Amino acid sequence: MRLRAPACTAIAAALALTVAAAAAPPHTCTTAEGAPGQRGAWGQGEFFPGIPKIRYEGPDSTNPLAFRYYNASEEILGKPMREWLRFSLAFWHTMRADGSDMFGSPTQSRPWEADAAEVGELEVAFRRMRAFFELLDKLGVDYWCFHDRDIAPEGASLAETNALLDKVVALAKELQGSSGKRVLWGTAQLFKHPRYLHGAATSPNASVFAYAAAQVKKAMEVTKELGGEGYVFWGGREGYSTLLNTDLALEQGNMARFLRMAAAYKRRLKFQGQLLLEPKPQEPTKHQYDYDAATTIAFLLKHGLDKDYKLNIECNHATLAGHSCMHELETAAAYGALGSLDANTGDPQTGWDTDQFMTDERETTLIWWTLLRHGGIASGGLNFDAKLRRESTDLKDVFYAHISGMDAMARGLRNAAKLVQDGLLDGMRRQRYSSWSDSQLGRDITAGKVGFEELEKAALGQPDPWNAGLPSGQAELSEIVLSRYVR
Ligand code: XUL
Ligand code: CO
Repeated sequence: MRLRAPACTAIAAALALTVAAAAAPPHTCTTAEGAPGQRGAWGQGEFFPGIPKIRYEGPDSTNPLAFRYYNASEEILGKPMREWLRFSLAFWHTMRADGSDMFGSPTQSRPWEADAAEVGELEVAFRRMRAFFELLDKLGVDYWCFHDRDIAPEGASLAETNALLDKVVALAKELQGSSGKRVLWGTAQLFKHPRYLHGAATSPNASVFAYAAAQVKKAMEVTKELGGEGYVFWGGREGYSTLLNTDLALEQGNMARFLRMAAAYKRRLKFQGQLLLEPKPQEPTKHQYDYDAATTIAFLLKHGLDKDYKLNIECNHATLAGHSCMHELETAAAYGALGSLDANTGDPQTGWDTDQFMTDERETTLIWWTLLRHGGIASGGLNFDAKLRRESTDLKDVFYAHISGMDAMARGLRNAAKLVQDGLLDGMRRQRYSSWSDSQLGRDITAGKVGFEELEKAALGQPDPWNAGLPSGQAELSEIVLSRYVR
């Protein structure tokens, strides 16, 4: 990447306009030709020096900076892998996670953030965005996802915050234009700022509800501006920590009102992206209203929002709800609500959202077997809502993490495509349900032609089904078949 003075000038000009950055020392680009680490050098300098573009080298490769299973242009079931997988990087984990946890300070310092106090928040936001696009390019990932507040800093007022966001979005748009990268979905961060301590759409305070609405309105506008294919609502604070102080019915009613307004505004904005709700049972609240796919779908149906919203399923959230990721995907698909996937996993030894990269081939095979049987992931994609472990302090670890996650997903897709092509499991399943298509009784029930009286007559006139012989469910045989596809 070469250094270009005009863009640096543009950043300096943008910086001069912002109120938030006014306290920072004036930005100069005099060192624009310097090495990374010097002030101003991050405009166009390389952020991940020494790391090449990651290429496919095949399963026998021992190069950790290469793909062994993800071959973007290779066709699987008539479509290139990149079009099935639609990988996306999450800006928040990739650029904003710093290794800190509830017990410890940050461990992952990024060199382009080192002089943040000197150059100001906005300049660092620009650098992060450039670094992020270098990552997208080097990893060959086509999409990205963001929260409004993780790409741009907050100002002293909502108007200032919106102005800061516009500046970072303008840079992102420019970088998208030159790279062809696209936004999978955008979202508003309605959980970090203390104003949302009691919730956003479910806050007991009407002014907070209004503030959250204004924030979502703007986030939706910038998502549209960036050509986003979706817009996500994850209600991290939309729940409660005790029912003793909570009016559950009012809060849920307000959440529905909020989502109805969002859908109405989306139409007025002529934003074509898919609206998505992301279920999670708890954390940070003790109980989150969008508990899991089934609860969220019931909520959408009750409030007549099911035409406007689909689901963004996250695998680690599924396990927190006591489900498998496959269960959540099947449930969403059964209601025509499968929208997108946050591709991550938890840890069997912990009960919280560890947001790890999914590397288990069996898991990814089951995910892809489910997705392929439902026609893929619709207008969604596979967003790596996953972060490095606290101990992973090298810049290279960002690459290893994504390469392992992408390869695991690619391997799952390859296995699942063979499963679908061979049709063995599908055949066993079809056979298990054959009475619904092969018998008059089954066809009459599904066609709604009979009621309890007719069914009683049928039951009286036939032997007890148990005595007639019910076939085995063959769960163990299913496992043997699956094991032929999962190494
Ligand atoms: C939190 C989570 C969020 C959403 C977007 O558990 O998954 O990052 O994906 O707000
Ligand atoms: Co998520």
